[in-house]
Amino acid sequence: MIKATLFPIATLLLASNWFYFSTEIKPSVAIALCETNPIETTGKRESSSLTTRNAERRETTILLEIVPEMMKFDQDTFTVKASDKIILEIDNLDGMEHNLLITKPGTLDKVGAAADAMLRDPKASEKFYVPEIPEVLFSTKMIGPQELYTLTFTAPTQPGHYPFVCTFPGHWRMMNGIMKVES
Ligand SMILES: [Cu+2]
Repeated sequence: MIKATLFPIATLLLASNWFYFSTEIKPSVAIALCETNPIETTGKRESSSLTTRNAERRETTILLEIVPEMMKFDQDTFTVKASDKIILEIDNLDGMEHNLLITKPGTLDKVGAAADAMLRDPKASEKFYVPEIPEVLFSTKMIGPQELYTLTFTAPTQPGHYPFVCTFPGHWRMMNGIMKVES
């Protein structure tokens, strides 16, 4: 019920923000922003999601946001190059804690089931709700409200679709996406 009412409000807020943003930025200002900070793309962006890659260093930085009150990440997918160093910045804009795990391809359901089973583990919170199974490749701690947490790892050498997911109890079915690894 709460979600049903919040969703249209959130959509409206996003839409009105975007409208405000796109109408208020003068071309000269937009150009100035581009010159001082080439990462910013200003008016075109519908979220603040960013992926930047330094090809020479084989290093990719990704900003992934946790959307307030929506139990979701702001991107369903992001793409990385195999074997790159990945700097995944997770910005929790929500009012509650979340984690993020990256799992082996095709194992979202198995990891989700293992997360559900952790409800019977008295040490689940100490383990940040991360199941201790080999399907989990990388994981964070519980990331607090308004906290920006950086997870650094080396992308798998094997191309494929690697799920990312929050395994806090009850979240995994909604809070998930795919990290596409390309050769
Ligand atoms: Cu979560």
